[in-house]
Amino acid sequence: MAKARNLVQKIIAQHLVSGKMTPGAEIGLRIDQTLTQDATGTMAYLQFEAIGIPRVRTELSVSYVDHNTLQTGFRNPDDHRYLRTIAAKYGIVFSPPGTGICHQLHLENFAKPGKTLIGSDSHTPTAGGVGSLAMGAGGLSVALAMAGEPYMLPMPKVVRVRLVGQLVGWASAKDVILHLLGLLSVKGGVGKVMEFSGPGVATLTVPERATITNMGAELGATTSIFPSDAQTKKFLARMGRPEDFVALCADPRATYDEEVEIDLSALAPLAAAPHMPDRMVRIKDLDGMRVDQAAIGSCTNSSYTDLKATAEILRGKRIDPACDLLIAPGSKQVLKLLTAEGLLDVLLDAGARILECACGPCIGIGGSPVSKGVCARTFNRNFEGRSGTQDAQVYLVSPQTAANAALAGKFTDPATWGSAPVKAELPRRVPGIRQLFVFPPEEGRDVEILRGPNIVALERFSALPASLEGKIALKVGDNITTDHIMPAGAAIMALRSNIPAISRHVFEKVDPDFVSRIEALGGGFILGGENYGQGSSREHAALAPRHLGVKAVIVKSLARIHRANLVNFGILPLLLVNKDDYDTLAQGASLTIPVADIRPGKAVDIAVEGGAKVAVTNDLTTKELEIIQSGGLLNTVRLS
Ligand code: MIC
Ligand code: SF4
Repeated sequence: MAKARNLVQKIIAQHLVSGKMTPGAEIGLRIDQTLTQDATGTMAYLQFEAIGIPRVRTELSVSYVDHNTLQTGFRNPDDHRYLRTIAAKYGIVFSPPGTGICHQLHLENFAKPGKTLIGSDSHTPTAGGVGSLAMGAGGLSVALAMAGEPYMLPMPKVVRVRLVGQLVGWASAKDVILHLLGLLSVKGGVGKVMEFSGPGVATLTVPERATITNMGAELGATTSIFPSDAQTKKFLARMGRPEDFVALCADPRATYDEEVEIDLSALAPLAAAPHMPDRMVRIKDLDGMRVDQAAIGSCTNSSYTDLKATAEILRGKRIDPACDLLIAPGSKQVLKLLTAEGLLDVLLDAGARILECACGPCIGIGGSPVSKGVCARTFNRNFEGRSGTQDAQVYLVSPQTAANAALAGKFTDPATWGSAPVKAELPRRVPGIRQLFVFPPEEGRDVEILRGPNIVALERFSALPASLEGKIALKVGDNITTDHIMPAGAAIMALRSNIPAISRHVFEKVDPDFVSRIEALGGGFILGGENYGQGSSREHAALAPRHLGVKAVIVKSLARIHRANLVNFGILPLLLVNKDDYDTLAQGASLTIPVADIRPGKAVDIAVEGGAKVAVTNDLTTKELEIIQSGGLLNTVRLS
C-alpha cells in the first residue's frame, strides 16, 4: 500500500526532480507557474535575458505591474515599457499597471490547485488559498524557473494547522493569521510549510484562506496551503474557470512533523502592534487609542469579500473627520464588483479615498500617515518606517477593525460595534477582466525590447579569494528585515533597475553612515542576530550590499529567501556556532575568513584581530558553496 501523504508531500512528490523528501535535505522541484512584479521583475528579466534562452519553459509565467505605479518621472514608466516588451518577446503574460495587485490577480485568474508556483515576491503563498504550492523567491531563482530549471530548496517540515469550530461575531480570517503569528512568532515558520486542515477549513471561503496563506509569509514559512475542496470549486467556478478545479487533500492517515490547533470560535479581533507582525494584542485592549489613518487593501485584505464587509460597516455613516480612510481594491475585478453593487458609492459617501488597484501605502508609495500617526492598516507588515513616516505607529488589523476605527477615529471595544455584517460571498456572476491582460504572441523573435536609461546592465561579481580579510562594517540585532537592509518607498524603489544608484541607500535608516564607511573600508562584513533578512524577497537586499563590497554576513540565523539571495549573489551566509560570540564581536573588528577551508555543514574558525577565534558554520550544499565562491549564480549558469 502506498504511504499516506499530507497535501504538501503529495504536490512535492509530483514535482520532485532531485533529492529526498527528508526535512532539511535539498530538493529540486519542477515549477509549473511563475509570477513577477515590477519592483523585482526588471532584475529578474535582465537575468533571464543573461541566461539566454528564447522563450519561457513554464506552463505559465505572468509579469504584473503593481508596486511602482506612481509615475513621477521617466523611471517607472520606462521600466513598465521594458516589462511589457520583454514579456511579449519571451512568452510571458503581461498585467499592465492599475490592473491589480499581483497576488490578488493571480488568485482570481491563474492559480491552480496542485500546481507549483514561484514568484519574485514574498507573498506568493497567497495562491495557497486554492491549494497551489506557491513560494516566494528571489528574482534570479524565478528567472531560472522560467528557463525550465528546477527550484532548489530544503525539504520543508510540514506543520498541520488544525482548524476547529468557526469564526463568530467580528472575528475574521485576518485574526486567524494574527493569532498564529502571536503563537509562533516571525521566525516560527522558518523551514516549514503550514498545511491547514480540520473541520474548520470548510467554513472558510477562498478569499479568507488567501488572507491566511498570504500573511503566513510573516511566519518566515516556506509557504502555507489549504486543501482544494468544495469552497475551491465554488471559487474557481465564480472566477469563470471551473475547469481548473481538482480536488486535493491529505490522505486520511497522513502524518506531520508538527501540529498546532486553532479553535476559530474562540477568536476575537486582534492587531499586530508596532513594529512587528507577531506583536499580537487584542483590539479590546486598545480601546480609546486615537487612530489617525485607516487603510484597507494590500495583497492581504483587498478582496471583494473584504471590501464588501467594509462597505456594510460604513453604509449610511460618515468616518471621523480627523481620520483618513484609504481604500485600495486588490484588482479591477474587485472594483467592478463594488461598482456593480453600488458599494463604491457607499464607500465614497462615508468619506473614503479610493486609491488605484495597487500596493500603494503598503510599501510607502503614497498614503504616509501624519507624524507619530497611529494607523489601523489591513496590511501584512508594520516594520518601522515602512509606511513612509518614520515615527508612525502601524497596527495590522482586519478590514472590519479598520472600518470601525475609521468611524470612531479610535480603536474601540468590539463589544460596542453592534452585530457583524453577514459574511460576504462572491456573486454567481463575477465580471471577467481577462481581456486586460496582454497575452504574448506565438513567436517573439521580431519583438523589440525597449529600455530606458533607468535600466543599468547587470554586474558580474568576481570569485571570492581563498581568504577574506576585512572589518565588521555593521553590527545589527535580531529580526533585521530586508526593509532595514534595502529600504522601500516611492523614491528608492524607482531605482530598482539601477543597482549602483539604489546601493546608496543600503542600511540608511539603520545607520546613515553605512555606505560611506563600507566604501572607505573597501568592503567588509555584516554581523547580525536571529532571523536576519526576514520579510521581502527583494534580491536588492543582497545585490546592493554585494555591489558595495559585502562578502559575508555572520549571523545567529537567517530567513529563507534572503539566505537564497545571498547565495545567488555570492555573499557567504555564515552561522555562529556559539551564539554568545555575537556579544564578543564588535563593529569595526578585523576578521580573516578562511574561504577555501569552508566545507558544507562544517565549522571553521574565523581569526579575530588580537588573536581570538570565533567558530562559524553554514548550512550550504556543495553546489551553493561553489556558487558563492565563483561570485554568484549567474557566473555558473550554463543553459542551452
Ligand atoms: C513587500 O511587501 O515588502 C514587497 C515590496 O512586496 C516585497 C518585494 C519587493 O521588495 O519588491 C516582497 O514582499 O517580496
Ligand atoms: Fe504589494 Fe504590500 Fe503585498 Fe508587498 S505586501 S505585494 S507591497 S501589497
